Amino acid sequence: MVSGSSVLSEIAAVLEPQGIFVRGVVSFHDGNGPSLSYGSCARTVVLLGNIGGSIWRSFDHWRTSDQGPDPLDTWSRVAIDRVAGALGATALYPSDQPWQPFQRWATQAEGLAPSPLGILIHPRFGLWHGYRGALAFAEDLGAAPVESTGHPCTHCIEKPCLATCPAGALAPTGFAVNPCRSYLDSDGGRATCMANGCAARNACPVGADFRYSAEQLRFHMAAL
Ligand code: B12
Ligand code: SF4
Ligand code: SF4
Repeated sequence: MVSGSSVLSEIAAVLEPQGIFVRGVVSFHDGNGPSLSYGSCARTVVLLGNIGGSIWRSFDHWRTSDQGPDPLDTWSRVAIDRVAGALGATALYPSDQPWQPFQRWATQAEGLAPSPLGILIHPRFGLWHGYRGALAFAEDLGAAPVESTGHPCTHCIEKPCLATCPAGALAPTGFAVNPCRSYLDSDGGRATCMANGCAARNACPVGADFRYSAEQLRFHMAAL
């Protein structure tokens, strides 16, 4: 019998020193879990991610200049594959095709809701968090019930994110990729969002203490 709390403690003991946190647990009782590496469907997915700039020091210390186009993905795999191997879990990654529904899992595990940017907003961390991977298990590790934490955007009357985007890529109806892309590829875009991070994300007042450093913001924009 696998104990959910001891598995979560083991994961945290290895990954938290690198800034990767257990962000939530999703249970599947209906065969809707992702496929495990040896065939059957997962009954539990443990979501792993960063809170604010938690991963940056460890990643920045690890990286060198010749690690290919996605060094953060490679760093995440090195850390998470090791834990998956030790626990007999299947590691899943947000950039792998076919895309696994990381955001849907996060809404189930943490009760989060999308912001106008398309990314999920957390009541404490704001827009400054993300998912580095997940561990899928054949066993039911027992997800804790999710308490509703409220959705910050509902109470944000002025919605500065919508007014700030210089490309007009954000509307109450959603995020338009093409105007954003074209702007980022212009001189104006290179001098603003590419240099300082997405202006709309920076304008959000929620979780300002968890904002990424200027160096991390530039890294993510270049990767985008
Ligand atoms: C494709 C993709 C994009 C595309 C979106 C194209 C589009 N219009 O759909 C592009 C390249 C534009 C993009 C941009 C960004 N993305 Co993106 N993206 C993804 C990716 C790889 C797949 C999304 C998907 O289709 N999933 C498949 C479906 C089945 O999963 P789902 O959970 O059920 O689907 C949800 C999403 O599709 C979401 N959604 C719908 N429309 C849009 C639009 C945008 C812009 C986003 C981000 C999500 C989104 O709503 C669905 C229901 O929950 C995910 C990783 C993943 N595996 O989910 C990251 C992911 C969603 N992205 C993420 C981030 C952080 C970003 C950026 C901020 C990148 C950056 N600069 O750091 C930007 C945000 C845009 C901005 N204004 O700056 C994070 C979000 C974390 C969070 N807090 O929610 C994710 C989860 C990756 C991660 N490692 O954590 N992204
Ligand atoms: S500025 Fe307001 S509406 Fe926009 S993401 Fe932040 S809380 Fe939500
Ligand atoms: S990166 Fe710049 S152009 Fe793209 S959505 Fe953010 S503010 Fe708008």
